[in-house]
Amino acid sequence: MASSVPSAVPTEPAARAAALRAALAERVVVADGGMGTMLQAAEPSMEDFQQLEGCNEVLNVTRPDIVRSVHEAYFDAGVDCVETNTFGANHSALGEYDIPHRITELSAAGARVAREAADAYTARDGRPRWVLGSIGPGTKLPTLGHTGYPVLRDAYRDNAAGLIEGGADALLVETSQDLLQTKAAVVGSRRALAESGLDLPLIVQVTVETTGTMLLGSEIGAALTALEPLGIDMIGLNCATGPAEMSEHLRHLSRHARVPLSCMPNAGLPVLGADGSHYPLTPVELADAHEAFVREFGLSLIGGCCGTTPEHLRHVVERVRDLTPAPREPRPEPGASSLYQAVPFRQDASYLAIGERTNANGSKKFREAMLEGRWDDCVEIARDQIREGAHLLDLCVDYVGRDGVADMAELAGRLATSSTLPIVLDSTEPEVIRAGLERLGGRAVINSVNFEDGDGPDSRFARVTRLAAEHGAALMALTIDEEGQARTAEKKVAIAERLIAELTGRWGIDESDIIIDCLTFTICTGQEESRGDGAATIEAIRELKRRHPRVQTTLGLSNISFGLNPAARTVLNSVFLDECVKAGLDSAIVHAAKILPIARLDPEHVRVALDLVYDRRSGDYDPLARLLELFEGVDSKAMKAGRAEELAALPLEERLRRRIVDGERNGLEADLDEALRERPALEIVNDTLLAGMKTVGELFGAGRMQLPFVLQSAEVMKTAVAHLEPHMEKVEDADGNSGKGTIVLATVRGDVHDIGKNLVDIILSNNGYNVVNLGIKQPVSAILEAAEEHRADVIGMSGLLVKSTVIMKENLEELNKRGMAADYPVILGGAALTRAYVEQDLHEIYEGEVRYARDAFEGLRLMDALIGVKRGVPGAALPELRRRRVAARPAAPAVSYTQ
Ligand code: B12
Repeated sequence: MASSVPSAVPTEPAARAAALRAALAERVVVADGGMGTMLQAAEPSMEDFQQLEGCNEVLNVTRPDIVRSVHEAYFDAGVDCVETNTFGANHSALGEYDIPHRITELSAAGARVAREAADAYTARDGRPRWVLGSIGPGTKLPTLGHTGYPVLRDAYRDNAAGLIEGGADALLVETSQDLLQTKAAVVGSRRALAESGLDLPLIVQVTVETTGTMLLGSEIGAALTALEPLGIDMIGLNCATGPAEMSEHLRHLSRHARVPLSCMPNAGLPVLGADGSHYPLTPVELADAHEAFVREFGLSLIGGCCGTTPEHLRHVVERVRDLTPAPREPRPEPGASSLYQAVPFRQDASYLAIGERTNANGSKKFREAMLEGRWDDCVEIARDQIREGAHLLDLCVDYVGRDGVADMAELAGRLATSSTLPIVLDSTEPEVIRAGLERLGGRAVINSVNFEDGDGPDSRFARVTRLAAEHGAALMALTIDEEGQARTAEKKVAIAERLIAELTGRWGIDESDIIIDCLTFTICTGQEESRGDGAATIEAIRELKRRHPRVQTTLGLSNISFGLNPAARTVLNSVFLDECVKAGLDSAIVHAAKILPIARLDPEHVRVALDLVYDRRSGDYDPLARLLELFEGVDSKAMKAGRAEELAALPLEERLRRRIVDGERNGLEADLDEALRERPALEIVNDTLLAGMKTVGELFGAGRMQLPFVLQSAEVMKTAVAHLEPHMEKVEDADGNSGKGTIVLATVRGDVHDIGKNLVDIILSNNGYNVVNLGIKQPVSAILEAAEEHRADVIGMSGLLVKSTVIMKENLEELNKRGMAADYPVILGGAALTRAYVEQDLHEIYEGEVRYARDAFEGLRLMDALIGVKRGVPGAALPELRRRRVAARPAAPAVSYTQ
């Protein structure tokens, strides 16, 4: 067959794959659509199925004619590639038919049928046709413990080996629901490719449900962060929903993925009719959606999934034939991910806090729970750190005489689902790290490598780095070499340079995935040679960041104060961390709640601690001796009692404000009750508590207050509002119902701030509106679904991060795209917005009405106006749009909501 192909068309596997890569780089490549229904329509007999009813893969051997006819129907429609009939040629699916030993055979047969069809079509007209080797998910979810990672990985290797043998041009890991399963499929495929000596494109498509996440709760950002570092060629989405629901996730990929993008949606969401369910999307609608995706998000591989037919694909082919994918300028966000969410290594306004309490060496409580097998208690310690504001969790189970592999498997397995934060796998044993990697679907960080025993092929450095490379993990690297731990700034930087050169050059790890630890030693022993250690570390961090701005830096912070009492340690740790962050430190392994904001420390303590860090001795003055003197007999409790006394002495209003700033809850209710005797509840919130929150924001923004304390302030604020709520004035309709109108309220995707949104909820509910409060981090699909379900009159979105303002814009575009803009006026609020951005820029984009609310009361006035206009209340009108004085662009005329 191949011999009849015109000579310009590559026939060798490697050349075909290269041609596919080239096509994907310059144009839109179209793949096929649904297959199952077409196979069923051919009514294979039980004999065709070898008595294994419904096992479609068997047809590759018994009835290749049926399978081939499906491929041919799609090639007739004009597609460039077809997927092999091997979706179920994997461990669990074939296992259910008791034929797991036939994985390779049925995969190879499937690829062969598709290859023959592709080559025949290519031979006819000289246009290349390709075969995508389908690797389905199977039915077992390793994250939930249904099966083990190594078993899955090896079965996927067999699956991929068969596809390669049968002539596939690319491997397509599709319909991925569990990130750990996806990782097993990618790593298995990689191994098969390495064994075959072929370099075929490896494509991964994840399946995002209507809930806005993958089946186990993974956001698209978590999927991208976990999968891209595995060295895949392309990422995308398929199945579960139609194109409409996919668009916000594709937008995320388009914005952040380094690799090209693909999408194969279902023909909409199934609709239940009189004669069963059917997929509603028409061929023209699918073509519309793909055209928009290619133009907007720059997709380069498109096709269809369930419910799509050759007719659908014919329209798609015609529509995109002359399109060039929109050029993309992705902005990758280096980071780690849990099963659920991605966490960037660079944090806005904060260092990345790595919780140190889940460490058998560092925490007695954790160690004892682990040794006694009290696993739930271990998980609880992890949860405490999440509540305290950690960004990642360091997990270390190393303990003499224990089976570290078993302990790591147990704990990483539990944290895989119970931690919303990514895990740092901390061990000196490569096998313990492996046990962790094989339990975590998200992207882990490995702690750590160094050159203690060199960098030879059997060194610990090579063994751990190999694991990091295969699992796509980020890597902490310590400035230790064959001569020992680096003490001077020059030596630290020199070893860091060697680590970076080795990891990027020999192992292909990106600089932004390397986290260098310049090492901290105690400066509290009084020994002359350790006096300069603090300053050396700070200097090394500064120099390293100057030379390699993309590299991350970290520190095991608390070593600095080893030997001091706990109260003095808190001060020195806090001051040292502050200095390191100023020098460019990105992250620290800390007990986050024990770092105090510099603003809250006694200025003299700070001065002495700084003198100690920079070894500023003079005459009789030794900062170490002074610090010991200052803290002699002082314990943390005494420091706290001192602060409580100071607070009690303040006038009431100032005291309440300070309670918010200091996160001090004790006695809050009594103070609020006292205030209520003088002023209405709302006034207390607006004039006093919010002023406290404003100060918190300023301190935080200036880097003078760490996240755990902002969290404490937020908790006090919430408690205060809850206490005051019953005292707030309520307006009810004559019949007592809250029936004035309905608003769906949500904090937008990726944003956790909800104090303001919840205040809006209280104010609107108290004024007779029905508020559907969806909570935080809401994807646009959830907001729109709720709006439809509750027949909302208005949508309210809140967001405090700068990036939330962009999400809001995208959400409005999504409303436009779904034709819902005319039905839903939108009110936007939150600190990062400006009136001009909303009422000018966003108003120009949005096809409905959008307004800015500076606070909850403006929100209330807008609700009254919007509902009044909608109900035709005489005199009801929206306030004029307010615009920039100096127009950025020609201003559009104000549109009234009545239109
Ligand atoms: C408390 C707080 C937190 C708490 C939130 C707790 C909670 N449950 O909400 C915690 C500690 C969790 C937190 C985390 C973070 N935060 Co924060 N946080 C704040 C802080 C200090 C106060 C916010 C607040 O509650 N204000 C009080 C409320 C009442 O005001 P409000 O939300 O603005 O709401 C009023 C109006 O805006 C309006 N409104 C708001 N929404 C809506 C919606 C509608 C429909 C209407 C009508 C009105 C309306 O009405 C409200 C009442 O009148 C702000 C500082 C600030 N100036 O806002 C930073 C701030 C928002 N955070 C910031 C940052 C950077 C973060 C983190 C990224 C830090 C980190 N590196 O981890 C994370 C974000 C995580 C995430 N993915 O979202 C930055 C954002 C800057 C930026 N570049 O984007 C800020 C501005 C601090 C700063 N100065 O740098 N934060």
